[in-house]
Amino acid sequence: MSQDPSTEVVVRELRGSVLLVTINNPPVNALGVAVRRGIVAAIDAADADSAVQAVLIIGTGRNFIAGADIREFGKPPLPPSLPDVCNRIEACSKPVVAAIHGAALGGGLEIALAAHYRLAATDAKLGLPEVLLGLMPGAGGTQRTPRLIGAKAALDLMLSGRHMGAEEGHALGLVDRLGSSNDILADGLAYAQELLATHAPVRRMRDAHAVSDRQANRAAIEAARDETAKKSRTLFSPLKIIEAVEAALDRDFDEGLLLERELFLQCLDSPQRAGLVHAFFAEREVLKAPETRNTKPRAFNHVGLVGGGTMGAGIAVAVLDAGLLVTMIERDEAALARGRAHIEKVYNGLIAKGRMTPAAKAANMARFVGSTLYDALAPADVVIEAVYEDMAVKQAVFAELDRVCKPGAVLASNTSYLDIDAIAASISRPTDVVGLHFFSPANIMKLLEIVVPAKVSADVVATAFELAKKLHKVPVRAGVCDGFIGNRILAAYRMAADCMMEDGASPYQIDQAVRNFGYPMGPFQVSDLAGGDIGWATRKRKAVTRDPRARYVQIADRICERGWFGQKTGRGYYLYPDGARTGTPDPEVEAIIDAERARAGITPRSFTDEEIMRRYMAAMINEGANVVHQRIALRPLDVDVTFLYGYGFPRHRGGPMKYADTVGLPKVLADIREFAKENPLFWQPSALLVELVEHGANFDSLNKLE
Ligand code: T1G
Repeated sequence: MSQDPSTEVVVRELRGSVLLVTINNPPVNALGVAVRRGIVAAIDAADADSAVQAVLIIGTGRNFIAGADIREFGKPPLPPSLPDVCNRIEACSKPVVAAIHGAALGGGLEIALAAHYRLAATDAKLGLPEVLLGLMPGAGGTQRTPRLIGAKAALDLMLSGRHMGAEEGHALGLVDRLGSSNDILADGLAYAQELLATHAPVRRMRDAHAVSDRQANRAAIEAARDETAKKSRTLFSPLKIIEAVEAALDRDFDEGLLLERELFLQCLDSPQRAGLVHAFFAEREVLKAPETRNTKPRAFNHVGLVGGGTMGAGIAVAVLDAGLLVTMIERDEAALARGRAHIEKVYNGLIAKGRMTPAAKAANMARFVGSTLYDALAPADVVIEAVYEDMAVKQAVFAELDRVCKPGAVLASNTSYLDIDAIAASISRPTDVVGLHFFSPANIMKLLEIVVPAKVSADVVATAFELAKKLHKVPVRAGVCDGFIGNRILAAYRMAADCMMEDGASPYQIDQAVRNFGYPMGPFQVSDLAGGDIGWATRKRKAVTRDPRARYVQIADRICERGWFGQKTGRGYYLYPDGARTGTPDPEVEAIIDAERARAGITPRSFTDEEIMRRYMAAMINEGANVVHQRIALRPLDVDVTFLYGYGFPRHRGGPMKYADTVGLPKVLADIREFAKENPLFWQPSALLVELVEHGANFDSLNKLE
């Protein structure tokens, strides 16, 4: 059987009377155009060859098929389209079997659904995660899945984007057979032979009657609409998914396919797809730093922690959850007991919610050792200090680590702004010192800023990235400056918000505008949640070096001077009566703001929500450009990932720098120049932004490391 060389990503081979079609498109068998053409050629060949009685489709490597090739989105489509490929498979005159191992996601599962029979190995990950990319299944998935497993289960799969295991898929009827071995080829061939021996018919989903139990399916549709309206009101594609599934109930198959295609193209064109696809690739690109190329990380299994406070305990939970050993030291037994209690409290909470078993907690705690002696850290491979944010205190800790830790131990500081170079310079082994800036709560927040001092060795940085992956964190490489990437940029847009507040916008209007942009909370709500005293301490720390010409808004200080630190004190910018989690506006705060405006000689003016967001985002983008220009961040996408994973930036917008490209850099620069007329010192256009606009370039043009 001759084979067109252009289909080497799809290999055809006759095994007895079964045509074996192997997808071989590393790294994940994405359905690029060559794969699509190869599959159609294989099915045409199977139909044309009387020696072929059945077709078996499998994938090489660790996956069946990961889905459409996401890199093709936004480019001119190349035939055959994925729906056409699926329809061609389904139309095959001979039984087609899909044998799934690893990922069968998106278009990969749609290929399997177009086959007539499906077998899944125990490691199979079945899913339709297109919604996470701002899309929807666009190759028949919205029509075949409800016919196979009902609207409720189909909507759950498509709206959650989750991966379903083989057992659940089999129980639901998504797959017909579970693989018995770790040899998917053998299992698939055996299943194909069995189907032939039993004269199993060609079974097409398009011929299945619209799903049974119409009432239950109708109810599922309405429930999904209600849930979507509550949970993902700002997202575009979920409602399109529901509309397509509804068509599977009401229309014949081909009509349903037509509607699916129309809705899919609408999603493809939405800026949300561009933002979410950018986020998908960006969270993978951040793993690629100069130090992680061809540098072997140091082995680690035992992590030492200095300090059992909120951060130290949170980090300890993350490390224990990753299956590693933890030795925590504290200054005395009482403090150590508190640290241990912090950890147990997290686990007891999970047990109470049924998300952890007592046995699992016991297994984690069995890997925990506490001590009041630094010597207990001697065997640790990595030591993370999470003590009080004071340089002298940290240098004293590092002096002890220098004394007790074994050669080659990685010595990390969790400082959120102190100069890591100064810490490294204070001991005899500066090449082993790195910054690991966790975000609170450290066992939950995914972002981990890896702060790279001048003298650190590359393999220590590579070890930090490896530790981040082990802890299921998203690492972002950061240079040394006050606030690294996230907190430095936060200071800028928080200043913009404070100025708007003093100039006439209430904190409540600003928070509302920021929530409408897609954030879960606005900046003043965040301040009340984190504790206003933290920002107050930072402002007092920075007061000595603050430019006397710089505008300084004192409203936050007036609020903190009253001890109104936010939720933990029952009031901050908002009132939290009886420990309420949702605050209510406080007339006394508004009076403070009025008094501060009077003191500053400001006549308040109104702001529209649109003006608020233009200023808020201009400040964020401008400082982000400075952070990239000064090489604190490697690329604009590192700033994006920082804000997606550490600061609640709405994922469908891709991050501040992606958003800036969407708005257009000339417009952002024009805004900054307009605002500079009021406050030239604060609104200084970043040199990088000016340069990109002059060259007609955007931030994305800087996202590939040279
Ligand atoms: N297209 C292109 N590249 C992809 C890809 C894809 N679908 N999936 C992964 N990659 C790249 C990824 O960027 C990385 O590249 C490398 O492969 C390894 O990925 C019509 C429209 C399959 C579970 O959403 O969930 O089908 O960094 O690090 O941890 O209805 O990749 O090496 O250069 O993630 O082993 C729907 C997305 C698409 C699945 C494997 N499918 N992928 O995880 O490896 S839309 C998805 C994943 C669609 C149809 C619609 C994961 C994985 P690089 P990785 P992994």
